[in-house]
Amino acid sequence: MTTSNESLQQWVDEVAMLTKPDNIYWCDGSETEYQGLINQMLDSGDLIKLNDNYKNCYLHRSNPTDVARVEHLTFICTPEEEDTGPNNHWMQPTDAHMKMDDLFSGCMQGRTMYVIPYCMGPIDSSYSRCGVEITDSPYVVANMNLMTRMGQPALERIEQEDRFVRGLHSTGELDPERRFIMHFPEELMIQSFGSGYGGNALLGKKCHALRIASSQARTEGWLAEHMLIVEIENPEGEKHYLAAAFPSACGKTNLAMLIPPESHAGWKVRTIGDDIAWLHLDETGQLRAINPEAGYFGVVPGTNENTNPNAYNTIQSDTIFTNVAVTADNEPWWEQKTTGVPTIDWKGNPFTGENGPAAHPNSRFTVSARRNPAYSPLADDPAGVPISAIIFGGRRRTLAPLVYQAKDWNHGVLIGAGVASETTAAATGEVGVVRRDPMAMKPFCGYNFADYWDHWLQFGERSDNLPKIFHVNWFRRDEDGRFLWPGFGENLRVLRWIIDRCENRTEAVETPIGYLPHAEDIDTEGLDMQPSDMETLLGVDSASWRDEMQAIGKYLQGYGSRLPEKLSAEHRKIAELLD
Ligand code: GTP
Ligand code: SPV
Ligand code: MN
Repeated sequence: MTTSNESLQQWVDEVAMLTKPDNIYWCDGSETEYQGLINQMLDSGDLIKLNDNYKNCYLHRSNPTDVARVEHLTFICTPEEEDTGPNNHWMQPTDAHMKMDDLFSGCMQGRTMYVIPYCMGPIDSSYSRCGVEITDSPYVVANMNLMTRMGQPALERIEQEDRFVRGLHSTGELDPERRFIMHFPEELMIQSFGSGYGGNALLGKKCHALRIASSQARTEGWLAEHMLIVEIENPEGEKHYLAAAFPSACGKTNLAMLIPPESHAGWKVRTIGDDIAWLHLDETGQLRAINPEAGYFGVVPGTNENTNPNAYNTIQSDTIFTNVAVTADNEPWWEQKTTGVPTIDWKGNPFTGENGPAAHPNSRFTVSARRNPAYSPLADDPAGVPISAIIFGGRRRTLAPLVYQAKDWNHGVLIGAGVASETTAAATGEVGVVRRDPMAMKPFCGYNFADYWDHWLQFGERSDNLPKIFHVNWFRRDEDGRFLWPGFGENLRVLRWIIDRCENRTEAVETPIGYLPHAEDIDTEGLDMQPSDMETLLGVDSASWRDEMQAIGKYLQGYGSRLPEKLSAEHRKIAELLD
């Protein structure tokens, strides 16, 4: 297979001249092709077959120095540094190209170069956007097969549209000193070298669908966000669609796949997306969302039949596991899995029970969304789904209440801009440190956050029918480190309040930071909780919030004169209410 599209053919030829592969292979996205790649990786040792309890499941062990996203090696390359902003690392585009050309030069000698045409979003949706990833990693091809709509139909759309994001990836030598993830928003181009892991290498995901797309979305008037999309149906058959932005490894996949607890008979929850949402205003001013992905690259540890039964069932077959442990009879194992005993850790070394976690904390499953028992067919609807509420959240052991509501859109944008969360194993670096992660987009916004907040604020002028904005925190703890809120399926109790607020069915307590629930309006029946837990979860400590608001103010000032005046005004307003 080659292409009738001249610019694509020319780019593929240029890349081949630079990287010097032995073969060039155009991916068609077929099942036969997928199985062929799996077999080839079983032969090479890139994959290990798991036992028959896990049909069509494979384990991949990545290089131990290559286990997560590398934010310090991720760059946005715009001509002006100011356009990239203090939220990103910047490199001058010609310097970046020189550096990358040097790394890519001859790097595919002795290897096959795969050309992957893909479409982010339903093939027939005007909201979708296409790309082509060129890679020398069969593991990347197999993952892209599970996670995107790739192959022939995508290529046909590219040939019609003549516009696509170019992504070039090579695993290189996996030398952390020779590892860079570069983005050229103005050229709609991504270049990634030296990592084979997740967001660093599966270029359709964070590189395209967030960093490049956020920049495209700014000029085209839409939003590309690090959000799950979930459908909630109450016993009366009323449906709502919620979009929620939580930082990496802070609960998006879990919320998107939530199973209503026994106390909530008649409720139904279906998954539209678990990581990324593209949001567009339609002609009526309604915000609509599509999930650009077609599969999940989810955190494995913590997943079991109690916490997330849907995910647990989803990954019983047709799944690629990366960096989990295995039992003596070759079953995958991870922390908080309730069956089996790990004998080999994620690096392939004997596991004694003391040397470690057995699975890497950022070990992941890759699986097609179709395997999810809660899959919503609306994930394939070209029109997307209408969003009732936008929910921001973070992992905060103190301060942030279980849930609160913004007073209006602009206040909601301030709440989003002020999101802070404890760092997780999803990126290299220290874990558990609270940092600002505005809209959960700190690692993913492809341009200056000040301009991004301005873009968000502009939606307030474009529609009077926007979703209500909320903030949640499932991760409050007591002095002993115990979670105060049971989380997981029980989070539906909080989503109910959110939906009731959207429908004007319930009153709230007005506080300086926003509207909070009356304690009796969050149903806690049947939960193993002390009344004082709820008091803590719904408390607003003025002194701590004054400090927080001051810290947010200082953070925002870091964006200098580019910071939208509306956002500063919103901040002053809340700070004064707290004083
Ligand atoms: P990325 O894929 O990195 O963007 O992460 P994500 O936001 O989809 O996070 P995910 O749902 O995979 O959750 C990450 C970790 O948080 C897992 O170990 C979960 O078990 C845990 N977790 C998720 N939801 C809850 C919750 O409601 N309460 C508690 N205590 N833990 C949760
Ligand atoms: C995240 O880190 O937010 C992820 C995993 O969803 S990765 O695709 O590696 O970015
Ligand atoms: Mn993510």
